[in-house]
Amino acid sequence: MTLKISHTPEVQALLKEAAGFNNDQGSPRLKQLMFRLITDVYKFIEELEVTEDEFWLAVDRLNKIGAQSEFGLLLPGLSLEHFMDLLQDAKDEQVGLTGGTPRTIEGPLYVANSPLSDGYARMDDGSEDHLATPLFIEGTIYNTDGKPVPGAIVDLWQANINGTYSYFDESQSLYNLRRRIKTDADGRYRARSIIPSGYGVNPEGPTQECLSALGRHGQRPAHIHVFVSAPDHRHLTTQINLAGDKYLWDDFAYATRNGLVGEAKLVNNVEASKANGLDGREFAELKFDFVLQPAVSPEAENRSQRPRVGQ
Ligand code: MBD
Ligand code: FE
Repeated sequence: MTLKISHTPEVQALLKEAAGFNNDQGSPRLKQLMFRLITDVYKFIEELEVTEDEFWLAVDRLNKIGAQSEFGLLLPGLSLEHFMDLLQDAKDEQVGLTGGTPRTIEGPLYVANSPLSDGYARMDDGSEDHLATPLFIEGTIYNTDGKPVPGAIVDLWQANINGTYSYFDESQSLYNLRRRIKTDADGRYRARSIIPSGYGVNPEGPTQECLSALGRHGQRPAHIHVFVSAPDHRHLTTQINLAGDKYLWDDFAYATRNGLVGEAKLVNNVEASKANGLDGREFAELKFDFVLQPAVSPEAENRSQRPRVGQ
């Protein structure tokens, strides 16, 4: 039979001491969270009969994940970032905050303060011109009454054809494939970019090591991230996941959702290509509109306070 000691007065007293309950310094909220966390870890260890070897292996792997800044990658892989979305959706539903484009996870690869322009931006630096398919992304930002929202900021970021992101992939130029575009008087935005490749977790890293031990891959479908914000509207964090990708509904991070699938349609038309400033070669078009809910408070206009690079 499993031996349990965490309920004993001695261990309960130890828990409270470790969580700082015997002093009046520090953060009450952190004490509350830490008390629960340690309590649950005690129970986890005794109920699952975690061995000493398993315990210290876990410590070593957590150190490795932290050393490579991969917690922001492992946690979505374990569905936790998506769970936060599901919980927020349920809270919204409870208070009747419905409608608009669905949210989905931010992921760990955003960089703040990318170049800002009015109406249009070219996102790629041209370095993959000979390999990539040019992609024109365009759409309108609407409110839930169906009216266009001028002056909204569409903050886009995506991978290159190797599936890697600038800043994290130091071989790319600064802010490559990262742009902020302000919608025009008709609420429209337009970008010239390239069709991204899907993302794969570093196969040598500790996140993939964990996923492999779970019998899982670390692949995401090709996708384009977006934050959409506008005065008096609720901030939206979402993504466009590209139709036709093998991993569209087999995403290691569970980010693809109904309503967030976009089709990059190939166009083989020399006139249209030239009209878009290309040399006649094939390109793709992706039309994607976003619908913002009204902000119920000033804070609702802002993205989360998650620590990010570039700000
Ligand atoms: C990504 O590009 C991504 O979008 C997520 C959610 C996790 C890892 C890499
Ligand atoms: Fe991504």
